[in-house]
Amino acid sequence: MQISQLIKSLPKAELHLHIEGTLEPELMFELAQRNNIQLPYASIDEVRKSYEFHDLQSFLDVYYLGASVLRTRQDFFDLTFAYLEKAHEDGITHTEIFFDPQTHTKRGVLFEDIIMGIADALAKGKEEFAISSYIIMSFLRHLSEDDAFEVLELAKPYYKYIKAIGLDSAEVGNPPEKFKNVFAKALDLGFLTVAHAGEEGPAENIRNSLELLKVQRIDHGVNCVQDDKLLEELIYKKIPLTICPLSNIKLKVFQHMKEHNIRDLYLKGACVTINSDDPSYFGGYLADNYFECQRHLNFSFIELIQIAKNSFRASFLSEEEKLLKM
Ligand code: ES4
Ligand code: ZN
Repeated sequence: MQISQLIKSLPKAELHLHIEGTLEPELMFELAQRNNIQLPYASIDEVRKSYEFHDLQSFLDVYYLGASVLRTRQDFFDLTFAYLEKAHEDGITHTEIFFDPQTHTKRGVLFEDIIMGIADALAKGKEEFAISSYIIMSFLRHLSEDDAFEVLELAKPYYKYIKAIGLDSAEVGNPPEKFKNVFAKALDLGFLTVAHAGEEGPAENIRNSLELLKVQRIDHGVNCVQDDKLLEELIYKKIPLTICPLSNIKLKVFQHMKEHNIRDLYLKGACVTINSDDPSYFGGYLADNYFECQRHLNFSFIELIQIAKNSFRASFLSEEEKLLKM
């Protein structure tokens, strides 16, 4: 069997996936038409050509523009179910997906339509593909903490659909301490927490996410190598890193896959996982990310099995469910 087939046949959990980042240009055009929205692109080809990024912000600008075609509950359902079909093909048996409510509520989309469109698709995915899932509601860190408090309030009738709270968007200039109070409230309400940290920002953001936001995992976290003591602590405490290799290349965190530090982190004993982040924008879904790691960093198949096991260990499934899935 080919390595790409072996990778697909390996049961995997995906822990770092923005549902808005799975919007393929074909669906973007279809939804733009359905909702009478004018896109600044003449063709699907032109959309794909615009996916050249030099850093996180240049990507976020294009990503928020793409997300503007999402308006109705049906749109969010279609988006999510299309991802689950791909996830199933890739051998994903559990997924924990981020959604960014503020990207949509700011445009007048109802919170209910966003979350129920996603939740309905996830329920169908469980029935059709036996994919279990959790939703992580993420705050946009370029907006204020007061804004995040408002979303947390808006989400109140839907808390049962939300497992954890996340923090994403522009890291530099928007450190974790900016969201200390709203995360404390979320923790009080019983949510788990995660945060993007050490993607473009310093190792200090990783430490502060752990200490102030009490996160269970670090999203990205590749800049942990800037601080030896922190790295030691991450390894000793088995804090999972949800690393997104293709994302890091597309956003120039590393210039080439051969330079990515995921294998060094793995060999040092860190609990690393492989994830796809925004697969429609970064040139590959989960199996592609595993494949690129194998191809350029010499991960053996046995090591990829270990990483797939890490993905379940690092998930929010119960210990019993983890054992059943691994
Ligand atoms: C994101 Cl790659 C990345 N980093 C931070 N925030 C994000 N939102 C969507 N993709
Ligand atoms: Zn991300």
